[in-house]
Amino acid sequence: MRDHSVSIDRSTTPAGLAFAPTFNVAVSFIDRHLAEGRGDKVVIQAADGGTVTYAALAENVNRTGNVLTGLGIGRGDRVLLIVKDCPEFYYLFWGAIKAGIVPVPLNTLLRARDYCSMIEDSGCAGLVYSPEYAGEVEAALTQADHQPKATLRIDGEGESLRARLPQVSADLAPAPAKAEDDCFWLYSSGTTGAPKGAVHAHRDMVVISEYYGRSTLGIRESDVSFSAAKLFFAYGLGNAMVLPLWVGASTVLLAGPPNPQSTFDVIERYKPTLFFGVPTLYAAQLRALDQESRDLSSLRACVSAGEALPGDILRRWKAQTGRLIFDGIGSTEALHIFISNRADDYRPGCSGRPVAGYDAVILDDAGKEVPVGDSGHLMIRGASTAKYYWNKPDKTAETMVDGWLNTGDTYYRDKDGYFYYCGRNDDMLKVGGIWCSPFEIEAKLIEHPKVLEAAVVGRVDDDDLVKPAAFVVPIDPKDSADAMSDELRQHCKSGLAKYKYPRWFTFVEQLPKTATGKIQRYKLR
Ligand code: 3UK
Repeated sequence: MRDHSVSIDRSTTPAGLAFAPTFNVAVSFIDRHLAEGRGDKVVIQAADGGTVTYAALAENVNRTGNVLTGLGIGRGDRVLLIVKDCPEFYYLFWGAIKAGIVPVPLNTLLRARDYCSMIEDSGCAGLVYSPEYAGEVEAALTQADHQPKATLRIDGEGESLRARLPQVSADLAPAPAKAEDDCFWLYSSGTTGAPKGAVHAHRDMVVISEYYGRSTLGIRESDVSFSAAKLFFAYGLGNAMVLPLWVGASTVLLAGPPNPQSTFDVIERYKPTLFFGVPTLYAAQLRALDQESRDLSSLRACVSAGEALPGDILRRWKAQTGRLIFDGIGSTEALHIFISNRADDYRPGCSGRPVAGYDAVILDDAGKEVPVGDSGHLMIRGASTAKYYWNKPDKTAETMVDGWLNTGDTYYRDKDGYFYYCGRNDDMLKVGGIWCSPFEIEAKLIEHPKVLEAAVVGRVDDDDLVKPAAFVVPIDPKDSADAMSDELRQHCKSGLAKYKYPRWFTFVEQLPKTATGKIQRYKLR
């Protein structure tokens, strides 16, 4: 078998995958397209202008790998990427992998404090960022106890990736690797806010592309993908980069925030065939469609993930647009969607059935499988799951057991094999599909001089979607609730990632607690 190749037997379900003994995944995702004659095809269409062909992508991947190596970043070293959705994200991610460097894309919505802990936890050798995030990133670098060897901006004044690209060679030999070797990381938030680096292997991206991409979604070369979820989320990474690249399709990138206007504009202008959103966005788009009609006729499939899609949103979307939304559950640790609805098999209000290639079981607290209809802990198994958490042997041992991954979700399965989401096993919230730790918001509230104690729980809004709600014990009970709500909302918005501020405030005399002083959040829900 040729080095870096994968042989695929699609006569079986799931497809049988056999990797060459030497396998650097950048070759099959990037260089293969030149060998297959796709060099002139546009792969990336940036909504703010430029296009990139497969040939240009391959060349820039090589150049970027050489820039990173030239900065003294070596094989196995980590490079953190705080990069908006733009072609350079692809160059950096694949250039690093091809050079044997481990790319770690980070959420661009975070704050200096978050970046500081990831710089320290990863012990990164490099950090590359879009100038838009300079404020938070540079503040993090000043605070951090670990300093990367090299930091580089994507573009702008002075030293930048863009300025360096033409100065280095356009050739790069793939660093030798094995399909099971560490390839890239994605950080997943923990309950206490401490991020965990989920370490993924070279083969994982091939697995999700075949299992979910080809077999479940039916992605093909003629597709044009558009993901409202950004590239730094595992969901966006799969939608906008991994799945389309695997089949030689193309992607439209929106650098700015996804809202009904910006996403509809992209759909009308670039006519994508696949749209990937989160429930909160579908709800907002539906409200916008009540006011104006938009041409969404190019879409052949709409996908939702990140949090549960209420059945009502699916029904209204179908009535408004004539299109279905396929809800599926995925995770950073699994890399992509592992239980899903699909065109030929879907039910509103559930996550669907396991994607072929993944096993799913629901266990009780004692680790025994529950009877049909009973809820329990959802565990999954499949070839794309993370190998371990960086530097967190205890978390690894808790979450990844004998090849099974504990999702942290409560689910039940009906007699037909469909899986229904019932909530998290921990206190974590998903807001707009993005993690939110109640502890982190509480800590922020307590920093405020007028707050004695605070507890944060999830509460559903009019669209049946979860948002944070705060219960606050004020130091001075005579403080006006309205004024204080405004003040605390502002305080949270300025100190936390923007989506995390509480949407409701309730002022109370005391919080329900256990004998040992732990807040009983379930009593507040
Ligand atoms: C929740 C869902 C109900 C669930 C993701 C698609 O969301 C992704 O990854 P994260 O690591 O979060 C994982 C957790 O989010 N969740 C996700 N999708 C659903 N709950 N219904 C859903 N459809 O708690 C899960 O454990 O941020 C989604 C693809 C790749 C991903 N990483």
